[in-house]
Amino acid sequence: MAFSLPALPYAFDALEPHIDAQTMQIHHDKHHQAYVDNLNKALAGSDGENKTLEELMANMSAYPAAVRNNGGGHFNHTLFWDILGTAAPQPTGDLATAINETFGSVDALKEKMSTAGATRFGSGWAWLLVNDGKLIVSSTPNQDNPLMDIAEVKGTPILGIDVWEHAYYLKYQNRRPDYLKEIWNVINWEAVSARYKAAR
Ligand code: MN3
Repeated sequence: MAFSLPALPYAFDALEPHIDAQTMQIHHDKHHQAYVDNLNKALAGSDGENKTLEELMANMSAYPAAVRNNGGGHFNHTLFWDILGTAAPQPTGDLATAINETFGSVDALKEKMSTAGATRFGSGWAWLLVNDGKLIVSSTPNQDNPLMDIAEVKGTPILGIDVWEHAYYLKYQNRRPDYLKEIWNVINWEAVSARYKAAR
């Protein structure tokens, strides 16, 4: 069973002006599609073809680099499209309580995640994850994520920020910190909450 590219759940220009339509179109239709295609190629004829994405992540040390890079790419971008949006601009309920208890405030969490993203050398991701019921901020290189058995900080990711240049370069060029400030305007906290509930 081959993996396939999920449709973007909103229009390419839905996140304007914070993330521009052209970036979204290339990011989804070209970059994410390539991760899906290359994952299917890398798994063809192997037992990995019958695994779920989550099963692949949990046993990633047993697979070649092409599965790690493209399987991670497929998982990470699927999560990324889901947690972006403008419908729920603030965390509420249990998630808001947990953020305040863990980090002091929502602003403090944003600051910590933005720093994690800004200080990740080269390409990678900043994460908010749940481990044993607790919220943790981390970052990973390339297309790694906290679900992988090879991750330094493991857990279930509930919010991920792509800090590859392809995520922001057309609009922000080299200004990754500006992108990391703006992206908080387009986080769909309802989707993050749903992932938090499922992960606890
Ligand atoms: Mn990307």
